[in-house]
Amino acid sequence: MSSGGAINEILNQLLDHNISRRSFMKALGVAGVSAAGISSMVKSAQAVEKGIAPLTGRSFTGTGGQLIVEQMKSAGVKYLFTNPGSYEYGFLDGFLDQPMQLILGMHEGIVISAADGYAKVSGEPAFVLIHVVATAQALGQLYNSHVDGTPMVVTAGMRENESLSDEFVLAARPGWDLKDMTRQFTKISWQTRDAKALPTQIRRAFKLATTEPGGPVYLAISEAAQTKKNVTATIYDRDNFIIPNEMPPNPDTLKEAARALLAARAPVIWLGDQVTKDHACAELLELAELLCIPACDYPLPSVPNDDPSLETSFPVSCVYANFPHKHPLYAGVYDAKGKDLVLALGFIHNLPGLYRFGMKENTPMICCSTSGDYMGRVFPFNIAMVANTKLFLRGLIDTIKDMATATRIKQIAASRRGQEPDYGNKAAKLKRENMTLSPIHPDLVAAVMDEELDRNCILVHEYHQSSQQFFSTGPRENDKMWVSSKGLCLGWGVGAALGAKIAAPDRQVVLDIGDGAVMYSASGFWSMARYETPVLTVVSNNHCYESVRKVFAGYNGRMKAANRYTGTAIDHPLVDFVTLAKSQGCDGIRVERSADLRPAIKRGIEATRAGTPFLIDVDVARAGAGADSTWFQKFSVAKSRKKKI
Ligand SMILES: Cc1ncc(C[n+]2csc(CCOP(=O)(O)OP(=O)(O)O)c2C)c(N)n1
Repeated sequence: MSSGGAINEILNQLLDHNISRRSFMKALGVAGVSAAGISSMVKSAQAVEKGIAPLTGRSFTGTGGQLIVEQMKSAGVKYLFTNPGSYEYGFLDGFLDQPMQLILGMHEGIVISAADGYAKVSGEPAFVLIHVVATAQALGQLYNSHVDGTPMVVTAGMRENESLSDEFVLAARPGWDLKDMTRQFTKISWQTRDAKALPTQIRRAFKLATTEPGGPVYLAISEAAQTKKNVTATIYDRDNFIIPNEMPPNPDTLKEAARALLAARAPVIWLGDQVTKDHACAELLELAELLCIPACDYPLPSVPNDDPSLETSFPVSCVYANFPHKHPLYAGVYDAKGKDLVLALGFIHNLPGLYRFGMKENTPMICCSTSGDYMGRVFPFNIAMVANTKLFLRGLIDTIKDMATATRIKQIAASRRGQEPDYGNKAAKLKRENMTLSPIHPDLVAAVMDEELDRNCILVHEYHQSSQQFFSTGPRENDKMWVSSKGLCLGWGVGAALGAKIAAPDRQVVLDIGDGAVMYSASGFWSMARYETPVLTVVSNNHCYESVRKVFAGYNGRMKAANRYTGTAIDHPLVDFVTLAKSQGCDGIRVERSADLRPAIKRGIEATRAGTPFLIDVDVARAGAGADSTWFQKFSVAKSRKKKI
């Protein structure tokens, strides 16, 4: 028997009460186990006897940077998303030769959005390192991750501004600090100067980022703490600090909710993204089909107006397609007119401005989410529960089945049948006329993409005017997975697609993005090329900020009357996206005619199958109010010169 086998045998004898503790310790000594080893095994055996898995702590001695890295490894980190600088040397010196992969982004926005895309697709917390005061450049994307509750540990180096000389470059101004910058976009922000505490701080960061509802946390680590040598601390495995998302629903409240759903004449489900995060999509579909309840999504914010030409093609805003978009019960954007009960599921951020969507303040509402923060913030509720969405839905379905006979349930569903919204299919059919237009209509781009892309591809979306209703998106195995950012702070898409592909290398990943959006994250193609990340990018290039122009038109003021929309035309010069991508090592092709679209998409798919990123720049038509306006306020610095220098 191996020594490990012999030790296990001795341990089992103790646990089976075949030997005394004293004989156990003696036998371990004979088997060559050290005194410290014996004491730790006795503790473990005691814990096992009590039915508790033992703590995993292991002692480690090294620099502060090495301690961070050891605790990252034990937290299960596989990727370090970073853009480093001079004051993270202590950390990165410790990181050298570690079995984790560095993903370099050439701007903090790319780093955070790549981490966000990775976390959203993998379900794992992402780990980020950025540079001291350059943290400021991460804020737009940190805001997005905060809105979506993405679990993310963001660390940064810190220059000490509370010492004798506080005149440091790249440090916060004396009296200010890094944590102030990030505080409003994180669950919590703090700084540490204590090398010995670093593993504790990293564990705390993971715990806070992953505890429901998740979100980014920020930890700035002083240069001195990163570089201190010969520090000893204990490192724990993730099971010892990550809190499982297992909040069960209250059975009595479930009964109330079940009763209300059975009694309602016209209930409706509002979809929140915690449904996907909690792996509750199958239960949601089961409930919707059981009682024939339509489900609808959060609307994109826009200026209210009555002009249909100002409507966006698909005005919903969701991180995930929590419900299959081509299912007859899918109701598109939220409309509560005529509804007598709302079941709001899995919201961790604010609910939409409901007065615009026919919601009356006295419409009964049932809320369930892992976050209590936003329930009842604006609208009162009748029933509310802080619980895991999957456990809530499972409990609700079982309670409904206990409470009502199968015949009654069928009758209730039948009474609601015949008015299924079938939003996705109806909208796609209505739009068929756009398929023949020239220049290429965005609807055609979406329809061809839906046909050509893998059934289960991951569509990363950052394009306000996209024609999402053509996509067979949804949460099932063979649906296209929709991943987006509800924060709407542009600059997310390119990085997010990179992160999504890192998280799911064996699934096709396609970035569906507007020309305006690309330019906020234009350096991300370099990271795709460096890490041989086969993402297909489709840029719908309408040479303008269409969503902004439509909102300006909706105001119905002087801009609309003059057909001049300030700051929304982005042609002259036109950005050449193919050259932009090629300059970073990502091949591409431009498409101007409808006939060339399908072959270009096929070519892009082939390129990604061969293992390289590829970009298609599609020249698309402008649509809606002001589409014919090409005006912009001209200005030439060259012509304003008095001297030709
Ligand atoms: C960082 C940031 N700056 C500005 C905006 C305002 N904004 C909203 S949509 C939009 C234009 C997006 O253009 P594009 O990606 O081409 O999509 P389109 O509106 O043309 O459909 C802008 C500038 C924003 N949301 N985020």
